[in-house]
Amino acid sequence: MNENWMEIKNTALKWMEDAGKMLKESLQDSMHDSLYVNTKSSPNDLVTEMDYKVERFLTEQINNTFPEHKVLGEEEAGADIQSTDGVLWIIDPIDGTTNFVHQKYNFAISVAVAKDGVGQVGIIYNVMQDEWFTAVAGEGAYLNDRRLARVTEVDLPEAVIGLNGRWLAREKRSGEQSLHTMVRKSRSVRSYGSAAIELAYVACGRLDSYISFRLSPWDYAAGLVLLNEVGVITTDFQKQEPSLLEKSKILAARPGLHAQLLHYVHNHEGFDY
Ligand code: 2AM
Ligand code: CA
Repeated sequence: MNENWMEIKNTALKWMEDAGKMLKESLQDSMHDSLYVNTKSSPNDLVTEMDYKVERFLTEQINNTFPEHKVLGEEEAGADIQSTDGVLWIIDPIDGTTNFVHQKYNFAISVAVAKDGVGQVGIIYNVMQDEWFTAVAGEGAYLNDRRLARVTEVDLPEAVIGLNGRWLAREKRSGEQSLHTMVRKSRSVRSYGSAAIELAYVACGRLDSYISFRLSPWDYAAGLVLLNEVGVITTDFQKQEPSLLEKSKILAARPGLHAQLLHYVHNHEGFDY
């Protein structure tokens, strides 16, 4: 079957707009301070009732409209999926849940659609800023109505890198190849607390790179489609393509810079948390 990816993208946009309204309303609600918050793998891994609500809403729309498609979501959907054969939706109902809870700002809904393991549609919706980062493979990437330019080469001294301070705090080594040295040699570092938003920022040039030591497919699947369309190189720390089913380390960077940053991160195995 030949899918019409542009049509699928437009359908997904409508569902995500509705999902965004649900999230905005939940924050406006006078009861929002009692938003039900729970922890998952650790005290700083948060989940709210809205993560489940939005994931269930999107999954239901996909199942009703495309019964033959599979869905993998952060909270519940597709936990038993073992293969990327066929059409697979990869969704993160709230990327940046800590921001959603603490800041009510800087969180995104991330939706990707892949066929036989190849990303075809990527949408990252920064809900409170009303920014839509969208891409269909081969058709370019967009920020709202503006087509994003292909990126050019850049060197570390001119680069602004997206990096969570937690990875620096946990680094046990020092010296020429350490993350600390990398940060010192860069122009600056930023941390926004949502991998999807940070990858979208690399796609539109607000960041030159984004690095994370542990992400899941729903954090980066949509970002991969966007980044690919503008020529940003996105791999794990061994320069392999990130998995759409397993956790991965992520290094996304403009050409030139990607090779320079690999020097600092490639031997960070055993640095697994
Ligand atoms: P989340 O908000 O959807 O959980 C924060 O730096 C970024 O890392 C967010 O995109 C967050 O996604 C993600 N993240 C936080 N904890 C994680 C974990 N244990 N595994 C994978 N990704 C995680
Ligand atoms: Ca996430």
